[in-house]
Amino acid sequence: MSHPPRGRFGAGLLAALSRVIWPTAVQAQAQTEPDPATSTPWTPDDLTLWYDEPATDWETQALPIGNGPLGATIFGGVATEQIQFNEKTLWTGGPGHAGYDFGNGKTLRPETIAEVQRQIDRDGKMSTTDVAARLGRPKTGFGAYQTFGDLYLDIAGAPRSPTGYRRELSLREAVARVGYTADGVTYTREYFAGNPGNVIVGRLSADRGGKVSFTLRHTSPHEDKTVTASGGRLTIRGRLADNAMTFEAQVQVIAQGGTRTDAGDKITVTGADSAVFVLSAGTDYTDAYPAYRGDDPHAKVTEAVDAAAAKGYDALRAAHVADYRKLFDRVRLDLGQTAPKIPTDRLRRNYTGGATADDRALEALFFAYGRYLLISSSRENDVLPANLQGVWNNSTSPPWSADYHVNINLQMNYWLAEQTNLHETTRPYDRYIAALVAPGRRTARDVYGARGWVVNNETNPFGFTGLHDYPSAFWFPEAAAWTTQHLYDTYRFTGDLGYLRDTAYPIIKGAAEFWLDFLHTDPRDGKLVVSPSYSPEHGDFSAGASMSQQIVREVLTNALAAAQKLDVDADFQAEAAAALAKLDPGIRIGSWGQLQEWKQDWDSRTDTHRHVSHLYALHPSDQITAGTQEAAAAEVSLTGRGDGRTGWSKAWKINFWARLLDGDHAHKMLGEQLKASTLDNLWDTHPPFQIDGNFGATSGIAEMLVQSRHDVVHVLPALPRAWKDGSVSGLRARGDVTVGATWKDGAPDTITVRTGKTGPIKVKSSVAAERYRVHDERGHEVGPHRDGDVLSWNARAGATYTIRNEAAVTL
Ligand code: FUC
Repeated sequence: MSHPPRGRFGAGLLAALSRVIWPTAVQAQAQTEPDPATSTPWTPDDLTLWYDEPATDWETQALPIGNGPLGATIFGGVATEQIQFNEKTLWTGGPGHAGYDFGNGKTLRPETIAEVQRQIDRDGKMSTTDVAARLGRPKTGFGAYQTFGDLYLDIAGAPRSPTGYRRELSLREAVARVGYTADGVTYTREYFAGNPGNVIVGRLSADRGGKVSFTLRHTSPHEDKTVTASGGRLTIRGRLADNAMTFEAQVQVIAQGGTRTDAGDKITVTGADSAVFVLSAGTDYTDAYPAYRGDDPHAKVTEAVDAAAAKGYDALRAAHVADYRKLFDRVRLDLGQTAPKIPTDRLRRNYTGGATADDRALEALFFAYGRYLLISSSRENDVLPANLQGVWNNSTSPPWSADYHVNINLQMNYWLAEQTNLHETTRPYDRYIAALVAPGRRTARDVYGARGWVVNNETNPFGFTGLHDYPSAFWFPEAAAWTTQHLYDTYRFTGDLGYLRDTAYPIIKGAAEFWLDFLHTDPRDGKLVVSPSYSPEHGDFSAGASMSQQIVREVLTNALAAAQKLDVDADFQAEAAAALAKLDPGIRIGSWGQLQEWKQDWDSRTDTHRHVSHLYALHPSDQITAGTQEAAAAEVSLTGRGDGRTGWSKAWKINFWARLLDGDHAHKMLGEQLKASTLDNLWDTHPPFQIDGNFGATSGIAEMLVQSRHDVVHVLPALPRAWKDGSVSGLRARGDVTVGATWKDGAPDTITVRTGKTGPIKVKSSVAAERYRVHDERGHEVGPHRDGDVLSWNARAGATYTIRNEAAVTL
């Protein structure tokens, strides 16, 4: 498709076209006459991804919409529209697959593990292949996340050379659009995935009557299904051959004007003024161990589609936008960006590393996109959390099964959630962790001979908590403990004791109990260590690799703190305290000043492996603080690892550099990710597409702006020079605090903190505390205690404090 020539439209026509095609939020901007010299045929908006050609490639170009359980990707073709869609529970594998055993095998293996421990005690290490040969077993029935299939709209009489083509995704509304003009008629399509009502909705319209004609059809790689059309409703129903999972989708087509006819497995609309379709889908999956099967999806899907069809397009759209904005609008980031005048694919390709206004626009867009993607792939009414691809997958055998890898990836998906004020999106992650406990107890008992619960390197929706035999990625029993970091952290952010007692603590305690039983005494020094221990996907097996020790230290610390806070389980408290006293902490400085990745000093200066596991203590944990010797060692390691590697690795490095308070290096990593690990649709690429990098980068940007560790809220801790002036609002800090800030010339100007709880608060920034004055929302001055760069006072629940940099005012 040719690009619409710039400047071909007069200003009046541009404004008129914009009003016709984009009838909502952008309309306000459209009504202020655009400058013909600078305007494009469409109204610019800084939080919209837009393109002047249809997508031809799913992975790099299609635009994602989603409501948590359902997702779709929009191609925007003129003659044929393709809408690939997903329902998050549609998985092969699990108990319906012959031979599925949760990864546990049939024989008990604690004795075999003890043999491996003895060999490691004797030789200091063991190769991955040797350990896998002893402890591994073939993976059976693990399964993979499945595409549901595609809807195609074959557009009758589609123009060959439309003008003014644009497809876009508005992050302000979570609405995708396609538009073009031909023979004086402007055609518009609009799509969204509404969480209220659980439907994907599309609307095709034109600004002249009778111009909407198309045939809707479905294709999918699943052979065990039927597709029928009746009363304008397409019903797709089947059972996966692999595991007999029942799936169903229904699509209701509603035409305004013209005719609608059913034709076998297709629906045709002819000569309509506009047409709407609503789609819902479901399966009989449920997350209950051991069968993982629930109700037939038919009733729920029928109900959702009936209700949506009865509601009508405008009401559905309004309910969706209100629901989405309730979450999205909580945070705003202004880096001085303006709406780019070039399409998003060119914006990304032109990215120079932060020097231009367009660069800042891309950075701000990428930050917002992470939040958009999480809201779209993880909601409070979801059964499953966001997987390696969120909720989007066009394949029956996606990379890594689009599963739940728990040696970094799933955890990274949720780093941004509390920080960027999206608490609701963490519900399915909590639910998923809780659902791993029952199968994880079985694996702990049968495979490890331990109490508590465990999960290894990666898992699926069917409680695969055991082992397989891929040598460099099968053993990681620390994963269970790592997932519980999120639970304790949620408590830290919200201060919700009920949540700690009822949801978090029992799961954290179970993860800790596993280690109380499975820690091993290191004959070298009598310390408690993890053995066999494997630093994710790197090096040999040994005893006491740094990440293993740091994770176990954290879960024991959190479990003990929670039990103390809840005043329960005295015996368990004593056991945890005793183990902590004997535990090797896994933080050691090595021969070249680096933080050691293993208990032995094996690190190579030229090693640029993507996993930087030994820096877990710096991020996401808070065991290493900037300014200490250990932080300096972490910096040496990080510098050694370099600024490259996979998308998620770069995203993690943004977080690391932010925690080291080096804003310029954090920003450099963001730039590396945007330049080399981001696709035209702004999905992160490993390669291939993997969504953790999107989420990790948004978390990293949040860490550059606000950190909250050890009861101190650090505002603008790692501001890069490239972000000279700006503002942010709505970020969350641990302790139930909501933070905003404006900055000028790289220095904090105004800081606002809204405190949810009554109690002491400490706020730190780069400006000496003497320079600030603090007022509450009533204008009363608070006389804070000032200590270096930290202000502290007793905060009131529900109060908003404004901290002004008086030095900046008088300058
Ligand atoms: C981890 C990583 C890989 C990939 C996979 C899904 O195992 O080491 O790079 O991201 O997860």
